[in-house]
Amino acid sequence: MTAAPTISARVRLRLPLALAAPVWRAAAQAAARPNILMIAVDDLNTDLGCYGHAQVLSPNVDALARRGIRFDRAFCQYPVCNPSRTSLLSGRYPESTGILENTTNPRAHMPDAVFLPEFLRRNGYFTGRVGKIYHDGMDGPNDWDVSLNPRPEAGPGRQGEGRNLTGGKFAFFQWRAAEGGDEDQPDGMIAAEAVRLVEQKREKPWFLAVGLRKPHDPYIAPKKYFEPYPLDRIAGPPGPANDEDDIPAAAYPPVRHGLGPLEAREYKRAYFACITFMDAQVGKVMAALERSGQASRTLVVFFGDHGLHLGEHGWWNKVTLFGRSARVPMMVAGPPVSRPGRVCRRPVELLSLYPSFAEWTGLRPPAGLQGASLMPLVRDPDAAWSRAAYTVVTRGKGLGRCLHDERFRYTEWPGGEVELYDHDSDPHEYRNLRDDAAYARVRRELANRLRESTTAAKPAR
Ligand SMILES: [Ca+2]
Repeated sequence: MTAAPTISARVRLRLPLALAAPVWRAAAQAAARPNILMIAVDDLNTDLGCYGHAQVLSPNVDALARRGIRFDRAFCQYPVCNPSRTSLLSGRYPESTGILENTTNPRAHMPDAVFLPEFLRRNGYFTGRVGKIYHDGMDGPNDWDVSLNPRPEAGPGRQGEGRNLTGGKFAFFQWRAAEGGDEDQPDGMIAAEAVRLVEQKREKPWFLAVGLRKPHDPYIAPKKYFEPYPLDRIAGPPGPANDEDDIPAAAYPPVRHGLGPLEAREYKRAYFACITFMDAQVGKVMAALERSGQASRTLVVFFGDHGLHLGEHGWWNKVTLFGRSARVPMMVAGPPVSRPGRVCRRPVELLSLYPSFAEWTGLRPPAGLQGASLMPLVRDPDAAWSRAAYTVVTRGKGLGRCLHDERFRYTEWPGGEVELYDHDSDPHEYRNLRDDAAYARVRRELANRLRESTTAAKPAR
């Protein structure tokens, strides 16, 4: 499928042997390059066992964290599917991609950008995608050798106990404890295809991108995944019900929908069930990688594209800069990890995956990438790290912008409102320290850093 063999043949015919030799070497090097298994999960917040959640069952993701490095302060660049994924796949901040919502094609403002899958494919990789990697339907024409998006047509996955929680305008908040097994659901089918792709023998090194759709709503999973979560064991959100004295209105979405006490518990139970269902699919893919004998030359990366509120700050979705929405789970496992099971507390960004993969594969990345490779932290989670994590979200005609460093979140909104939270003492962000004299210096320093980050996030000229 790739053009590489044709070009090689043409070059060999035209050039003297001495000049042609590097072409042969390049082909041999391509064959020796290592693999990448990237597992992207839709709308997954950090409610996982390995992130300290006491109730959610995620044994396979927890096992991945034990064999890799778990990033405790990883953040998306925009807390909505398409802007986040476009940033990650282009290696650029949303203010450079120009993609700030779900309907515009990632390439609309970047016709010359080489996105991550195409970059690897141009360099001799087999590239395979199963499920949701780009926001749906927006994959590029040169990205994939194999591109699969399995979905069941009908069957027992559409039956079972369920309910529409919100009705009307927000009818997408539904849950269903479905009849049937894993492969009656899209994620079960995605995992089965991913297993087949991992098991296939191929000459080329490979990049396999597996995009699991749960726990994105509607919250549908086979009913066995609901059983560990009895409704009467589901707790309400932490913190005060009304926290708006301290926090500017811009921090919240313009339209908010609430859930009654019973609906709130149903929502959380169904989200947790979908996490456990997703986790089981991760287990299948990881088991296939082990069986295939390729784990020793494969980097495994797992992440959520952004987080999700489960009632915290009175909200049940994403699109905020609160940690519930901007923070993501991320872990990296594979040969560069010398001491598995460690936790990295450096603030890191999803858009760093592109330059990380370039470093791991030994390929020179294209111009225009704005993130820093995470490989120094994968090798040593305590390595020196000067960056903060930068996330933006649209409010009205402007952008709210925030920085996470190793301890604080600092945010500026278009109307001039400011937020400052100290995660050491206030991890759920209920006490805005913007006017606290004890934090005046921190606020000043972070304001300066935010200005620098905003400049760095603009398109390169
Ligand atoms: Ca998403």
